[in-house]
Amino acid sequence: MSGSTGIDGFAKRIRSGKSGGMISAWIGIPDPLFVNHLAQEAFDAVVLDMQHGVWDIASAANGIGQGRLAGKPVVVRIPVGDFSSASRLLDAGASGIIAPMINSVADASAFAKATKYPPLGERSWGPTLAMNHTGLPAATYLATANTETVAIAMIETRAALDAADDILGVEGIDGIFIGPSDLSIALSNGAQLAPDTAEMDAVLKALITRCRAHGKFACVFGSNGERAGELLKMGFDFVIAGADTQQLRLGAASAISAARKVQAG
Ligand code: 3PY
Ligand code: MG
Repeated sequence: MSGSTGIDGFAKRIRSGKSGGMISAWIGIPDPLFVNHLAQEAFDAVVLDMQHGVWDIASAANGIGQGRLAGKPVVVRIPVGDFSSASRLLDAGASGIIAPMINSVADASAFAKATKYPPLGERSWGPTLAMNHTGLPAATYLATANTETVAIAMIETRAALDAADDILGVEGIDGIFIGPSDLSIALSNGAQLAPDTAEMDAVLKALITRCRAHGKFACVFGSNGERAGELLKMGFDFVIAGADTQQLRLGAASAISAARKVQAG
C-alpha cells in the first residue's frame, strides 16, 4: 500500500496531480467477472456504481477482488447517504469511495467520518479483505489507510455548487467528483439534461480552480471517449469515458455493422 505505482499507489497518484489524468471504467452491471474482463483494457481504475447500477454489497466486494486480480484499483460509488456501506467497501479493499449528492459541510463531514479512522473520523475497524488484498499487517493498515484510500464527494446540485469551497475545506475529503448530468438538471431547474455544454464547461473549469486552491483533486463523468478527452485537456485528474452498458452496446453495434458492410460489399 505504499508504492507510487500499481493498485495500492492509486491514492498517491491521484493526489499528486501528476497522474497525467486517469481514465476509469464505470460499471453498473453487477457481475464481478465483467469487472475482470473490462479491467483488461488500458483503464487506470475501475468504478463500481452502486447508486444507479445494480451491485449489492456482496457482489461489489467480489467485484473489488476481480478488479484487483486484473491489476486495477477499484473505487465504488455508494448510494445516496449510504455511509455505512462506504466503510464496508473500504473493508473489502476498495481504493476509494465516491459519495453522490454531497450538498453541505454536514454531508461531507458525515462521509469523511465513515471513511477515515481517528483522529480524522470514526471508521470502524474490520478491514479483513483489505488486509488480505494489500498484504499489510493490521498496524500498518491502520497507520496508512487514511492516506492510502480516498473519499470523493460528488458535486451535482445547486446547493453543492454554492458550498463547494466549504465542502473542499472538510478534512478527510480528498477530492470531488462532478456529476454533470444531475448538475445540468439542477441548474436548468429540471428543464434539460445537458451535461456537455459550453455553460457546463465554465462551471467545470471554475471547480477545477477551486480544487487546486484547496490542494485537492478533481474527477468528472464524461459521457463518451471524446468528451473524456476534452475533460482531460481541461485538467481533470480522473475521468470516465462512458458507462459499461454503453460500451458493451457500442461494441456489439460496431460488430454487427462491420458484418453487414462486408456482406453487402
Ligand atoms: C451525474 O452526471 O449526475 C453523475 O452522477 C455521473 O453518473
Ligand atoms: Mg448524478
